[in-house]
Amino acid sequence: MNTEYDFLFKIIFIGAQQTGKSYTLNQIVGRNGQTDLYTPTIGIEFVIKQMQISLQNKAYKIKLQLWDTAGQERFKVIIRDQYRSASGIFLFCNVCDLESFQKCSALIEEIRKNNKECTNVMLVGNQIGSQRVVSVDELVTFAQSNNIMFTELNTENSDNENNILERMVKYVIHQVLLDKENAKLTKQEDGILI
Ligand SMILES: Nc1nc2c(ncn2[C@@H]2O[C@H](COP(=O)(O)OP(=O)(O)O)[C@@H](O)[C@H]2O)c(=O)[nH]1
Ligand SMILES: [Mg+2]
Repeated sequence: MNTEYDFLFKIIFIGAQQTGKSYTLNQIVGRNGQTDLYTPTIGIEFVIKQMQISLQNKAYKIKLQLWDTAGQERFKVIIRDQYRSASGIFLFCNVCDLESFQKCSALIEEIRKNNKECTNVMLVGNQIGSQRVVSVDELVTFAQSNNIMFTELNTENSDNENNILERMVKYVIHQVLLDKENAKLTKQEDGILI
């Protein structure tokens, strides 16, 4: 049994350029000493972060692989592979940049094609700039119609970087535990004791 951590999750950051993916990732790991930074050579880099999460009166030791993407066309194939193995996906847009929001639809399509469920996605509305052009309502509607989670960064009453990570990780653990529970139920229904 591995006692170093209870779960290892891979979480990826995607979205148009200049939406704050790298900035947010740096903020997340900058507050924690236990990091290893791999310099980008192929348009993607990952950082390791360890954290403890309390969920339903239980504490879990989590090891995270946080993957940053650069989004250029030539890295598309590599990024596609990431969707398949990701436990969670942060989809970034900048609420001051309409194009970055419009790009989210195509990215959701890409995720759907490559990631069976597509329920582990969180839309992150980031505000870089002073002139907001995408409203909260538009973001919420988009998230609801695509059945994904939603959060804002950098705006009034918004989450901070570590909150969104914790929220994502809790969601992913929840899903893993639920899957285990469902697997158990199925087996019991089949009359097999486990
Ligand atoms: N002050 C501030 N600047 C930000 C924030 N997020 C992103 N930026 C800036 O916006 C620009 C684009 O951010 P970056 O993380 O490189 O975007 P990426 O292309 O999505 O990785 C950079 O100049 C960042 O310093 C933020 O939360 N606060
Ligand atoms: Mg970047």
